[in-house]
Amino acid sequence: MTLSMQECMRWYGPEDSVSLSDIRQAGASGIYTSLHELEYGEVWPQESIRARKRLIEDAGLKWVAVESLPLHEEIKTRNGNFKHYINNYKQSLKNLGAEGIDLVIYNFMPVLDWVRTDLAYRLKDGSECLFFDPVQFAAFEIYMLQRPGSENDYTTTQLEAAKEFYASMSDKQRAEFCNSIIDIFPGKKMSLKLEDIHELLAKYKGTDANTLKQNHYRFLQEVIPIAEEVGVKMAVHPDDPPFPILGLPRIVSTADDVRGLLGAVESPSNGICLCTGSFSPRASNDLPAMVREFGSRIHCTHLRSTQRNPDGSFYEASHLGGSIDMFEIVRELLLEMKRRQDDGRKDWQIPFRPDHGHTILDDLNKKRPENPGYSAIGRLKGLAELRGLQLGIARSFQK
Ligand code: DNO
Repeated sequence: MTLSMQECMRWYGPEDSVSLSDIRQAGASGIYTSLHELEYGEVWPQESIRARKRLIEDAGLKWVAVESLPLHEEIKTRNGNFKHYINNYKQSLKNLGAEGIDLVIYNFMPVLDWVRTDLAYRLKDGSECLFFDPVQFAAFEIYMLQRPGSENDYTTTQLEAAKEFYASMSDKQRAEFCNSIIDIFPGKKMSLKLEDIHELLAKYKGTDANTLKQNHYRFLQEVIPIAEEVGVKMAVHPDDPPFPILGLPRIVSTADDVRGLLGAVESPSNGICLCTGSFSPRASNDLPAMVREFGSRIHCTHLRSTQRNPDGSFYEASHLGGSIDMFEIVRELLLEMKRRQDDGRKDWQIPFRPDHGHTILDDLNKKRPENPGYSAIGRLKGLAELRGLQLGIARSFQK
């Protein structure tokens, strides 16, 4: 049998305009999804999990990964009601385990999840992709959010360019730009305002990288034993982008960070979601080496690439293009699966989903951004390319 990773797609639930049937037609067999309708911090009721699972299975697919079971901010800051939220988290893990859902993705990014400054960046061929530019982000924090001290995080050249960029926008453009930064929580409309961001930032006052790491490790020490008990694997998603923003630390950005968090609780339930795109804007992240080092604790992957620009900006490249070597990464992942088979591991198959995708063809005529990065056709292209790549590599192993 040819060695292959499990092909999956992200699905944003019954409201997603990309349906389960679309996903099945794309050839995927697994789903990464969440109960997006629930508030961050609430317990996930077992009946709701069961109902969602049934919906997916009725469409001939399998709920492979929970993406995400989000952490309430007070778990990350370890103040306020954090004990209550950790208990809720444990209960959700138990309810998931009881329904046979055994993989949970989460992240430890403070305040904002992933961040981009342009959700419809036009490439030369007319397609659109997601883009991050530190200059545009500077304009957001200096002129819109007005975060005290934010000017100190940028060079004079960047500050001048940010001023120009801000001046070039109309009021309408400014409002849209601002929203696209603070209101793209995956699958959720939080309707956050700038005041809410200030309030959230205030909760992190005095939380440096070391404190945030300790808070993460303590969360793991409390939660992983329960995950183990109920047969659930936890997979942390890296920071996106993988460097501090908003003056806040980000602590899952490098191989060193991963080494630290895996070492904090030595359990097979404490693992990572290897998101190649999130790690990739940092040139020093050697992704094939990370697969070799952390392989046995990689519970799932998001495969995507970015193109780094010399000025520190980056855009999302095609799945096999950009600044990373997707061939080497997939080869290492297949070798890891082989090792697992040799070791007799039942969970030898690593799931992947094509992460994000360009907006192309007919999707350019649709209303957007619904879920930025998650149009149907661009991801279908990514899935097909990755399927071909892994098939080619796997067949070459048999020669
Ligand atoms: C963006 C996603 C992230 C991811 C969460 C996981 O497209 O990769 O939002 O789902 O960070 O917790």
